[in-house]
Amino acid sequence: MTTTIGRNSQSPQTRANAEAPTKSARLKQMLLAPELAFIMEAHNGLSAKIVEEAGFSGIWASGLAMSAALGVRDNNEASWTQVLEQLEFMADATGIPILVDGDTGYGNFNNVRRLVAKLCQRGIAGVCIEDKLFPKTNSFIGEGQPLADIDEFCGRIKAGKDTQTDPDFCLVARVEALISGWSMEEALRRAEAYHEAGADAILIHSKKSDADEIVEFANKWGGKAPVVIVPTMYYRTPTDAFREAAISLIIWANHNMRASISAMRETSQRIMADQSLVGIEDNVVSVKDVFSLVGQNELAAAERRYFTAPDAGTKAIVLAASQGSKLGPLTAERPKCMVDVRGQPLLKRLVSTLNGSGVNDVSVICGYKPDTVDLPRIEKIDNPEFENTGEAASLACAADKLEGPCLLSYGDILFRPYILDALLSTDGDIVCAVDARWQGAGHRDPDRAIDAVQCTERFTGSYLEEDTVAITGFDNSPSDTRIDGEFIGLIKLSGPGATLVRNELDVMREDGTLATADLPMLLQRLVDKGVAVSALYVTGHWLDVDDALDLARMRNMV
Ligand code: SPV
Ligand code: MG
Repeated sequence: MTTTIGRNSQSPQTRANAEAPTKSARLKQMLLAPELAFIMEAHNGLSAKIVEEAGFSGIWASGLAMSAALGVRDNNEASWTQVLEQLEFMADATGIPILVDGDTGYGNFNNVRRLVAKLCQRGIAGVCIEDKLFPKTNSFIGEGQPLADIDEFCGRIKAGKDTQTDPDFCLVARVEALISGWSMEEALRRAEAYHEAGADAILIHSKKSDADEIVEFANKWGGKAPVVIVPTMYYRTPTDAFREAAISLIIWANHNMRASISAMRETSQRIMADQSLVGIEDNVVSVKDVFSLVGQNELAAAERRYFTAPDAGTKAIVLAASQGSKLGPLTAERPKCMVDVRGQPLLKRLVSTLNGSGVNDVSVICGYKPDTVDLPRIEKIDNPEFENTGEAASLACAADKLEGPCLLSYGDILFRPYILDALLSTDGDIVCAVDARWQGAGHRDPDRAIDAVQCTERFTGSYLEEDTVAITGFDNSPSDTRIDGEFIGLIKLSGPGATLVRNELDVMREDGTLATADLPMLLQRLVDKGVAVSALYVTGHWLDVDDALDLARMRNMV
């Protein structure tokens, strides 16, 4: 029978399918099968992965190794919940069963109940508890460590077995009699009692350098329950001797922890001595290997399946290459976009307005004295030909930015934020902000040159703010041409709109018109080709800067 453990803690790479035996069932099978089985020490998620990678069918979560890895002694200095945390990482990282070194069970029967309940919840296959007293001492330290009373220890075993929520969870009872200097008879008496109390297997521990007492125990035990051994001290004994003695499971108990100490020492000492990494690079695994061990590929695949990057949002391209010579000495050392407008460069104010509406990816096309355009959070793109080219050529320098929703702005304008917000909420692919009160309502010079726009409908004052009308022309020249508004130098492009503009720039480069064209000429070409270019009417609340008077007006506006 298989069991669903409280929480599926296996990683996606290693999750067993529903029909596959659970980890606990596999550990139980290792204990019960006639063949000798092996489990290998691990002390954290990484070492657990390495054990699995090496081909072992189970993991020994060693108390000594987990303690040492945490830099503490094997004396229950790491609390049982701290151990549990390591175990959770190990179980998540692997698909093979983990037998946990549960020391003494961290106290009496009640502590064992809590421990077993939590281990079952976390998908741990089994626990080994030893018949000593809390706080424990490692078996290889000192002589004659006190043993638990047999009945009291049997109570711990029964409590664990009664508590397990996973029917195949294995409880291994560890007999410390031989370690503590007691007789073989005492060891056998204890093993018998623990088996009677419900233990799934007996771990008989020895610190002798030969396996004689282990083999004697196994022979006298006669296979009443599976026998588990830890040949750390009698490591010279050939493994076949354990097969002959009908041992069920060998625990290689601490060798990954010890190997890692050797490797880390060697590496640290070498780097310390050499003050260089050259001498060790070939002796350590590559960073790529680390990525592969922790399953980076699986994350990349999952990202492709599940993750859609949040919309990067609208970006802006600001055309700010010109010097602005009409401003005289104010632009001798800086371009027009960097003139001071009440304590801040004009461009800084423009970028703040863009940022305020969520447009944070701002590219600025620079030409005149580009080094002076020293603002944070902008990407500068040079138009080295700025002296001999116009706005279209500047925009073409940022052609690769014309992808996805995009704003185009002159670099010498300021406008109230609501104009930008209204423009951003329009639906069209190419929408220009057009001032219906272009004659200035008294505050602007009616004789100045403007970027005139003709639309299908005049502004009546009754439009809702976000309504747009089609633009039929950008015609500045004849004085008798109808003018419906003034293009203020701010355009919203949708993704398809940006592509249309980028393609038209390519055509202009081909036909030789790119160098001298301004933005209205570019837009006119699109209108002539039947592309829908629309206007969002605004009524003032923006200014551009050509001369000192404009600048004075702008300083008043902000
Ligand atoms: C451990 O690995 O923590 C063990 C085995 O308990 S031993 O250190 O050999 O006692
Ligand atoms: Mg231990």
